[in-house]
Amino acid sequence: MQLWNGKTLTVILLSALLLGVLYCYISQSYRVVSLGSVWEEITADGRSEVHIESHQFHLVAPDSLQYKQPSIVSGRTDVVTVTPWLAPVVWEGTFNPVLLDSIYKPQNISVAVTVFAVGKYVMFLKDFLETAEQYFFVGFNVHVYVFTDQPTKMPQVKMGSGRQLTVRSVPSSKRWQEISARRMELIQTLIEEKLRNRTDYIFCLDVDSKFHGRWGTESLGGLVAVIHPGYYRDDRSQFPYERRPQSRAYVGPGQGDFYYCGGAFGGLLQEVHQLAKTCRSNFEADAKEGIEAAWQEESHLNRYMWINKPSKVLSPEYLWQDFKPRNAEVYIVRFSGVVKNYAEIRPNV
Ligand code: UD2
Repeated sequence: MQLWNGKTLTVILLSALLLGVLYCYISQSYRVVSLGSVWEEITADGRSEVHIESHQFHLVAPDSLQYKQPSIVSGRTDVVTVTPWLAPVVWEGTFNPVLLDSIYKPQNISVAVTVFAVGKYVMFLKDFLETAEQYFFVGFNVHVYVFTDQPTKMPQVKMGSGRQLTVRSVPSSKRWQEISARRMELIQTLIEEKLRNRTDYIFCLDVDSKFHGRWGTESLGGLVAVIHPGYYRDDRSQFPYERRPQSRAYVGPGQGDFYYCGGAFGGLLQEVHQLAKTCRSNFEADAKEGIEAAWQEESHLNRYMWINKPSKVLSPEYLWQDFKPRNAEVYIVRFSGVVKNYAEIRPNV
């Protein structure tokens, strides 16, 4: 008796071939996905295009570079330098700026910055922009996007080589809460309309602040959050998260890692896009139900970061507040909010 007839054999061979092809395809996709970031774009005609970026995971240092030997047994012991999900927490003394710059320089990375100056906040632009020229990603391609309702009041600031400034008009507003909260929507749109496929990283910063020290390649990461200077020594029960369960920004008792700033966050373009899109849609859905989170987009950002853990956390060196005396563990203040009189500068109280 013939065990296998011709037909059965063909079916078996074809199935094996199909399984082989399927296996190769799946293992290939997993390999790529685990090495890089995936960025899905829906084209004008409705097709889905997947872009994969992997450069951030492959760190190439120049052979010729000499620098201080890193130690595995000594270093900062007064602060925590890694989160429980193993993201670095960046403090002075935990990184070598020369080494990092020499890794990122050949990658020719581009960094976008968004800053909003609506109403009286235009007065902060000059110092913000001038100090950014001195300290923010010096020597790298930086494109600052200023969103303002008064483009004619833009200060004249000389931008260094490889650095650009673009002004985008936005409507004025009678409520500061709205100005602050609308930033997520405008960031989302900027990424979709202008930055996609052109920019690697983006940082979104408060304008009423100044740079005082280096802020550079050590801050690069997938999703980057900054620890708020006001609460980092407190118990999580004291964090000003949104505590009403009806809100989409809700963080419950016993939840939350750190309290992060709404005034500084960033990372890879696609990560920030996801964050902005989610916070915007949750903010708008809340608004439809008549609820505004305790600290507007900052509350939504904190909720987002609780679920989507940042891959790099910047210490409060990256957003201090001028009215606060510097704590001992803060060796350097790199960026800080200026002292301001809210009653004088906000459109409402
Ligand atoms: C905190 C956050 C801020 C935001 C806010 C809650 C930090 C250090 N700051 O700051 O990011 O989450 O709480 O909503 O994390 N703005 C204008 N015109 C205005 C009002 C605001 O342009 O009239 C813009 C401007 O870019 C400013 C930002 O919104 O930097 C935040 O507003 P804020 O400075 O009033 O908020 P603040 O300092 O209380």
